[in-house]
Amino acid sequence: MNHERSSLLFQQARISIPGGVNSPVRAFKSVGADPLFIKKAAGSHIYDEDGNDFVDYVGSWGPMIAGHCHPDVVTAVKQTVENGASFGAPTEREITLANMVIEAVPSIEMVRMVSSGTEATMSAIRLARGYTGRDKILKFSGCYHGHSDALLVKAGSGAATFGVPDSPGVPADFAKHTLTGEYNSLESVRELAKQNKGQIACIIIEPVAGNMGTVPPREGFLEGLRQICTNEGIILIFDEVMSGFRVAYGGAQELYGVTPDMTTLGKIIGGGLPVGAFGGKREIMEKLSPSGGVYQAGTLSGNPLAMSAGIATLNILRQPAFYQNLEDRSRLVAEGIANAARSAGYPIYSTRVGSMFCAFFCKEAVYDWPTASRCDTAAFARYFLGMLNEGIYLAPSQFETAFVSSAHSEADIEKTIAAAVKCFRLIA
Ligand code: HOZ
Repeated sequence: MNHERSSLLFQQARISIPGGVNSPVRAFKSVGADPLFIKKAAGSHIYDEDGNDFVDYVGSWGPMIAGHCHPDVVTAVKQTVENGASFGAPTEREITLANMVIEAVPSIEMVRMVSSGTEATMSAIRLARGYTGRDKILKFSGCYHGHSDALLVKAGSGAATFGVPDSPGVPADFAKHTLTGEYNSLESVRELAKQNKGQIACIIIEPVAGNMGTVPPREGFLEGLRQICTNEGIILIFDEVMSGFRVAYGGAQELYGVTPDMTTLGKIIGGGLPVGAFGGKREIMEKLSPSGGVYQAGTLSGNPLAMSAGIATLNILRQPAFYQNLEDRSRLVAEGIANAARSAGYPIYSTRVGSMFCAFFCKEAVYDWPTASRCDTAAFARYFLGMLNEGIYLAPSQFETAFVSSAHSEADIEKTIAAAVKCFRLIA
């Protein structure tokens, strides 16, 4: 496969952009290759600058649940932009999307739109601190909630991929308020809650972890967190930037039947345009400026283009059987890859929640960061490059999630499984 033009563009990009990319994990660094420069996408496929065609399981890292360039989304954005891209003033679409979110996620009584998932989690934490009058927060090793200072502690995603879970530049004085528990270990949370009684403002968690690979919550884990938070007066924040509208229309909280106090959203609710949101109980949300004193603002918050793309996307998701069809496709592809590994005699640990899945290059079960971090990342890199060569575009890191969209066809899935059979035979 020819990557000549991508390589040339990467050389140029490195001169003017740090590392040649505007977000680290897309650099392909951990798989020992140069990133592909993408020219266009349609449905389940993306096309690079050299004209190569790939079945895409990155889906812009989650937003493209209905596939790239869905005609309803394209039409909505085109119609909106003709009347102005941004006003820095309220628009009716913001109310429409807010009401759609509130209707889909009953724990959200009020919602504030922002421009990224990072802003959503950062602001939710500030609000939880303002509401409780407490400083400490608790997160989990391997979970990633964007790149604000308080949350770049034992972080997943690119931070885990590049071995910088605690970033330089985060003052120790800021990070000292962040406690870290182990995912799926209620014991670790109980211990921290005991040691820091009356001091923890919130527990923030990806209810389906998607930034250390895909790690589902064990039975009873989310329920146990809910109980601890209720008993200790701690705000429970579900970071559903990835899982929201992805694992079910109402997100992981609908799937597992556990109700957080606050929720952060992003990705799908912007239909591929920059967006984030945080919401929750009215009593908490009303502490936010200008109704309350906790400050948060943004020039492009509630941007008309993002609102239109989000509304159009959510309307697609509301069509009958959307999630059942997505579930069926996702099962086929994830099981197909796991079977390909098994028949090649190369054991992997396969995880999946709805249309999020991961092939861990690990013989043992993965249920937290210590178990995820034992994976054979060199073998993953060989698999990644093999799949890429066969026309399958996966996330360039063991510690990310693969996303299936409603646009993935039977032919795409067959092609993916055939590629996996070939790759695992070569690796084994
Ligand atoms: N936070 C994304 C991965 N979980 C990375 C997005 C990007 O690099 O584009």
